[in-house]
Amino acid sequence: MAGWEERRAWLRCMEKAAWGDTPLEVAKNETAAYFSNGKTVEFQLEQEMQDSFEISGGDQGWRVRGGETGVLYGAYALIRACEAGETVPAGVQAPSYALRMINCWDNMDGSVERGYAGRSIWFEGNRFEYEPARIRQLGRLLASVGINVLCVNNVNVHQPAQHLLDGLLPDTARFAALLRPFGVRLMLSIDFSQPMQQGLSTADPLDAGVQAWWAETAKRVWTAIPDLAGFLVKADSEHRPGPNTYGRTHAEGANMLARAIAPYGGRLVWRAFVYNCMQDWRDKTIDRPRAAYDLYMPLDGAFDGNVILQVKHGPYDFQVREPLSPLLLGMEKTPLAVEFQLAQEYTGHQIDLYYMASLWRETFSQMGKGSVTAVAAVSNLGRDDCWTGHPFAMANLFAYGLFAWDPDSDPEKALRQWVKLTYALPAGQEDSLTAMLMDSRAVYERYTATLGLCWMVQPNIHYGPSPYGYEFQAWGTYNRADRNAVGIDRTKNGTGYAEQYPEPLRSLYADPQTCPDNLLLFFHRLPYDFVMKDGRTLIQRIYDDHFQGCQEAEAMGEALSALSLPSPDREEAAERMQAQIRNAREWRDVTNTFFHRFSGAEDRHGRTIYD
Ligand code: GCW
Repeated sequence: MAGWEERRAWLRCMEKAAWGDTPLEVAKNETAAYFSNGKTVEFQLEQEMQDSFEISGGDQGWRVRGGETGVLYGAYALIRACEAGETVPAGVQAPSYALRMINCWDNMDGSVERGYAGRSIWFEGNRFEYEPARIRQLGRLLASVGINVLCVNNVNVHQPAQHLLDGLLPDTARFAALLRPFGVRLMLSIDFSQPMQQGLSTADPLDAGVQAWWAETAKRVWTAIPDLAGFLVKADSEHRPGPNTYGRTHAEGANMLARAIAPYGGRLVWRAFVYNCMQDWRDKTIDRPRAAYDLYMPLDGAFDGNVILQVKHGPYDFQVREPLSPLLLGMEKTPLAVEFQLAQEYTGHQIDLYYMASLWRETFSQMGKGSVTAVAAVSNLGRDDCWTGHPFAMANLFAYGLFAWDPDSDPEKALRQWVKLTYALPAGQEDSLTAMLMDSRAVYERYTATLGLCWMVQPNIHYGPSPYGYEFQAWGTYNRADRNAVGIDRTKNGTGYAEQYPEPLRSLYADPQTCPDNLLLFFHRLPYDFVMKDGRTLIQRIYDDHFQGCQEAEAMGEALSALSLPSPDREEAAERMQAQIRNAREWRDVTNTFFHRFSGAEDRHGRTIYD
């Protein structure tokens, strides 16, 4: 079995390059190794261009003009285009977002929360433990698609991780130094109550002692790591401590931290994933998707300039289908980051195929330009040889980088480039792998979450069907299916959630006749005999989607076995595909049976639905 050194995903073409100490040196080394056929690449450094670059030249050689990190991004863009046989991008290329972040949920004991690719690449036994060559390889992976921030530790900051700021600070600095030549800056998740773990009697953001503690801490940390990108905070969320404990607002909490790190140019990334996770399921007056908007809209304009509010793309929690978070449309005076999840927590655990770039395309096109200043994605990386558990899950990391650079990117074009860089397949097979991955999201949605029916997953693990798994729990995640109807009315006659949208979305979602089918049961409670736009009944559509999704998964299995992938990707992909097909069958039968028992409706096509 090949080790990770042989499996550099899309970077196989650069495996001979030497490392460098600065982005410019790396750019020179990478291009010298790649263009070993005599073509030369010249670099012209123009500091003020920062991340931007411009490539010119052609026949004889290339010239890359760019800022300190721009030259590196230019070098990689050039190599990617040449290797994929594409036209080299013309004109000045500048990223749309200054911060293109990966958030790792790595714990210091080496486990990774929601990790499906093995243990942490850099933590084990409550300290840093890694192969430096692999960390450089990671820096290169990230830089080659323009990612420039890596938050190394879980947003759920367990006690040992607090020492990244003190006892382990020299190790944190050493780790940061390995990534620096690739233009990747470190970020750290911090615990709001940290001062209390270290002797203070409170973590109240308005307490002078607490403020001094954070100012002192920031000074120490930025002295050791002068280019640290900032702190990431999960506060008052899922039992994490936060300013609410002291009767303070999230603006007061965030601003206190922001002021401590402002002198060093640090950014305070504050997550908006805050909701009541101890809801009584009997209580229909609380509707979890409303939570972030209700909490943060009144605070628009109250945050300091170096605070970034990081909002998950949907109002719930990375479900298979959610509408865009209304907060991303509503907040006008607060710098925002949109958060995606490359880790396939609800989308197949890196077993089932799920290429996500179409989600990013939908999200960015609904948000419009200029409303967010940064992009973040939860990492799908781990210590597995292929980095991402499933070798194809790497396509998500790759495409994420391209979208974080340019949100107008094309999902299929990004995927084709990854396929070409990763595998040397005959043209017909490239098409077939591309088609399989392009369809994968819709297929997964059909057998797991049709009509916006989410959360019907096995509690805690979030893989496999369990229609009532979350129904009587405290997390605010209900489908409220009974013998008459299913779904939740989120219009003004119901929970009022749809009112958080501006027009025309508010009216679009409010009417079941105009609401997109894929969100129908997210916004509405409807009877099983409700007639859909295409004339089918709601229950028939539920049955049809589950049968179809499962059949499509089986067809993907056949298409996969026809590909001449290299080993061990071939065997790994085949094994995971078998698991995906088993999963799809289980979803089909469990969900269809569940709704058949309630509705008593027979399938119009007489297919098997178990009693
Ligand atoms: O969906 C939930 C996950 C948690 C995660 C949380 C979050 C890091 O199940 O594992 O915690 O989201 O985003 O904070």
